[in-house]
Amino acid sequence: MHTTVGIIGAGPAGLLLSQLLHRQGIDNVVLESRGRAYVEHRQRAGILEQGTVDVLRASGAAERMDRQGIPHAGIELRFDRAAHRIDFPSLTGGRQVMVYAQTEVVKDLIALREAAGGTVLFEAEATAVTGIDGDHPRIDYRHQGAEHTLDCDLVVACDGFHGIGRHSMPEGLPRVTQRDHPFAWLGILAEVPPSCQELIYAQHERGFALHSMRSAEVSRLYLQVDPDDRIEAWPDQRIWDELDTRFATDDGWTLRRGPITEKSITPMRSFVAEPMRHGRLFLAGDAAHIVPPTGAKGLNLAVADVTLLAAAVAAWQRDGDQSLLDGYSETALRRVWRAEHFSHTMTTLLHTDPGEDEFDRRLRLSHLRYLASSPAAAATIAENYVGLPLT
Ligand code: RFL
Ligand code: PHB
Repeated sequence: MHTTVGIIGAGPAGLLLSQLLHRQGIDNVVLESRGRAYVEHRQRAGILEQGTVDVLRASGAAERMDRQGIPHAGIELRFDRAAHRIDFPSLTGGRQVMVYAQTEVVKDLIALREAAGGTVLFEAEATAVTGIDGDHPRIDYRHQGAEHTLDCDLVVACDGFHGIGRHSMPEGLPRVTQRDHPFAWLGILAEVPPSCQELIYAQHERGFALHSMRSAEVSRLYLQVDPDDRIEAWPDQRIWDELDTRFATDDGWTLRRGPITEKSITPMRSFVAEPMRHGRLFLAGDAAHIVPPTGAKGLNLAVADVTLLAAAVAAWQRDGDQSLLDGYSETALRRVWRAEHFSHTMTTLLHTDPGEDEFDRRLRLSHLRYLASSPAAAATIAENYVGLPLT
């Protein structure tokens, strides 16, 4: 089998790239190691930047998002048992974000690709990428018990943090810069209406807590836990009690409880692989970079990467112009590092580090109070949260 662009991974990066290329008439094939149901139900991100919303609309994938997504014009920072709102439109020239789950973005993109007759092969695991220094790269993959080869003009690895793409560059590449954080997130999905209208990012001496949502009936909540914590140590009652403690205010606010339908613990890391291209192999999304989820940036970075890449591939296919492909890694990494910095700032601002001392605590509290009282300080959070321009 031959295609112009071979895409590894049917997460948001791979699927959106496939759709954007298809809209430009560029042939592509997506290989995904997991089954469709697994990919469609993996609980992850919930916040779409304004720019991500715009790209989904331009790609034709926004019909359901525009009906069911919930626009949010601010977030609440909660500390010292009180609420402090950050208003996005007034601080960013009218921008805001959209609450629409990654699971739904993925379902919408798969349905679109299917309706257009696109090739997304599930349970097709890429096992090797070769020939990237020449003009004819290949992806070896295993599908329904048989070995196959996909010949391509370009390969884009959208295969996430545990994929093979990054490891298919020559020895010594890519260079990795990373930091492991001394905490993890316990996330739950609960069948209960959200107890707030906007997301609450809470800092408490016992650790961070986040109240997010999926719909008017479903809440999504997170707790900072120890990286070695096991989910068995967190029965539902303990989770709700701990959330109550960390969200407690002096104004009588209460957290609604309901049946927990999903719970899991995710480690937090910061990770960047550079460059994001070698020869005819390109990396996009989590395959190249990970941010801790506190800034809600992972999915949005994946979308930004493939938006750049789709335009670059189109310029090359249409006009033989390679300059955008040549500039891809540098352009993408500038945005990646901005998101790394913002996500790191939000993480240290809101989490309680087990190794911190009184000086760290006092600095954090001062920073929180500054954000709550100064529009200039709040504007730096707001403009990063709603998303900076693509380039
Ligand atoms: P994905 O979604 O991991 O998809 C990669 C796909 O590649 C497949 N794969 C392979 N396929 C074929 N052959 C192989 N050898 C393969 N190896 C792997 C995998 O099965 C998978 O389907 O990466 P992608 O597309 O780059 O998308 C990235 C996002 O998923 C990720 O950044 C976000 O979910 C991060 N994130 C958040 N991002 C936001 O923008 N806003 C948020 O609010 C937000 N919240 C979160 C998050 C991530 C979280 N977790 C679980 C890490 C909250 C959490 C808790
Ligand atoms: C989510 O809704 O899953 C979510 C929201 C904001 C974050 C992280 C995750 O910062």
